[in-house]
Amino acid sequence: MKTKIYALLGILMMSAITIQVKSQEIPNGNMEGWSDVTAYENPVLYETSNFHIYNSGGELNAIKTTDAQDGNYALQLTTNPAPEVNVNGMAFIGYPGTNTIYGGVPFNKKPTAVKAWVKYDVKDLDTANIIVIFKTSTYVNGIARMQFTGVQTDYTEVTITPTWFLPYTILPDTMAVVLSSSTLEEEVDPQVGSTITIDHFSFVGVPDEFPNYSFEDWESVSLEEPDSWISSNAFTSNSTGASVLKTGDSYEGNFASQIITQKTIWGDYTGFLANCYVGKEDIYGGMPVNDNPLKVSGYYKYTGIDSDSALLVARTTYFDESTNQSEILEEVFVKLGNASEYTPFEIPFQHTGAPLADTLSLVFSSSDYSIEENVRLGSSLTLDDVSIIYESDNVAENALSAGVSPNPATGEIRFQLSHLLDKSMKIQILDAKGEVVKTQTVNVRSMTTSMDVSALQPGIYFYRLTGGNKPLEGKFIIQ
Ligand SMILES: [Ca+2]
Ligand SMILES: [Ca+2]
Repeated sequence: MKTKIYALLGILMMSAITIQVKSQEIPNGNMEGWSDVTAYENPVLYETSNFHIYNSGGELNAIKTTDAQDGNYALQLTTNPAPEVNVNGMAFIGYPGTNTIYGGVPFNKKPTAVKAWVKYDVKDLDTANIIVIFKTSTYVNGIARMQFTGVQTDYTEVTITPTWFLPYTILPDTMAVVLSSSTLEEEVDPQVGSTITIDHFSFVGVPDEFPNYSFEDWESVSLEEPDSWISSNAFTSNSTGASVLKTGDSYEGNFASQIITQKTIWGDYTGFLANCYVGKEDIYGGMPVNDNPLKVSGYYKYTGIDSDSALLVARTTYFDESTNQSEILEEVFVKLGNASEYTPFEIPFQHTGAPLADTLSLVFSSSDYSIEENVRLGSSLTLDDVSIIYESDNVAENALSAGVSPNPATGEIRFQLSHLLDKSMKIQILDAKGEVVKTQTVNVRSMTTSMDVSALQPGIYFYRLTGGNKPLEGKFIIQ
C-alpha cells in the first residue's frame, strides 16, 4: 500500500494547467498570486484516494453518490485511470502504512459482525475490499475483512465476521477502516472501472453506531495554493499540515512560497512546488516555451534538517515529429544548502540552437529525494522571484548595437540601415522582459530612420528589425 515517493510527487491541479501559451515568463514566478482551491469532498472521518487521483490527473474516484441504500448519499469508489497509473478508489479511517494502518477512531467493543450494504462491479482479476481493523494499543486485535469479485447490480447486505487475534477479554481501543475498489496486493494491477458502492454500516452484538455509518456527512477539502503552480499540499494537508505555504517573508512583493518537507498520509515525506505533473516513474507536462531557456533564476532561503538539502529539477523537452513524441533536451539538477538570508540561485542550461525547446518542467523540492536517507521532516525551502532567461535574450544582448544611436538614447533613436535600402522594414522595441512595447513600419528611403521613444520608461530595451535579408537585433538604453 505504500506508494513510492515519486508517485506522491505526481500532482494535478486543473488551475495550474491554464498556462499562458504566449507568455514566456514563468507564471506567478513572483509567488504573489494565491487562491483557495476546493479540491474535492471526503466523507467525514475518512481520508480518500481523491488526493492521489487529483494529483495524478484523473477523475476523482471516491465520490458522494445519490445512489443510496439509506438516506441521501452513499460512498462510491472506482478505480480510475490517470496518465501514468491506475488509481485504486479508496477510503480509510486511519492512515495506511507498510503492512499496517496507523491511527483510527476510538472504539472499545468486540462486535460479532460488521454489516454493510454494497453493490459492485469488480473487473476480472480484480478484488474490491472492505476491511475493518480493531486495534489494542498498536496491536491488531481483530480484523473483519470481505473481498468482492464479479458483479452485484442491486444493493445487498453483507455480514462480515471478525477474526480475533487477542483473547476475548482484551478489548480494542481503536478502529480503523480500509475500503477499496481494487486489489490491495502490490504485485497486482488495479483494473480500471472496478467499482464498489457502500452504504449503511452497522455492528452486530454491540449497541455502538458505526462512525458516519450512512455516508451522509461529507466535508470539502480546500487548499490555499499558489496560482499556476502544482503543490504537494493535497498529499499532506489532512495528515501533518500544509507543505506549501504563503509566507510574508518575501524577497520581492508581499509573498513568497515556503515549501516544507511533511509526512504524507502514506507515511512518506514530501514537499514540493512544480509546474508539471510528476508520476511514479517520470515527470510530464510543464510550461510551453518557444525558445531554449538559458537559465532559470530566483531567490531562496533554506533550512535543511541534518544533512538535507533542497533539490531543484529543470527539464526541457521538444516534440520530435519523426518519433511523434516529446524528447528530453536537457535535465538539470541543482542542490541548495542552508541560507538564512535570501540568496540568488541559478539553474543553468547548456543546450542552445536546434531543436528548440517547447516545454520547460520545473520541480522545486524542500528535500533532496535523490539521497533518500537524507530526507528530513521539516526541511524548509522558501522561494521568490523565479524567472527565466532565454537564448534569444542573450542573442539580443550580444547583437551589435552599433547601428543604433545615440545610445543611451533619450527622446529619439536612429537606426543605420545602409544595407537595407528600398525595403519595407518593421522595427520592434522590446522591453527587458521581452515584451514588445513599440512597433513601427517604415519604408526606408535613406540610410537612417528614426523612432520616437520619448514615451518609454528609462531602462534596457531590445530592438528587432525585420524585413531585410535577415533580422537585426541589439540592445540600447533609454536614460
Ligand atoms: Ca514575491
Ligand atoms: Ca447513506
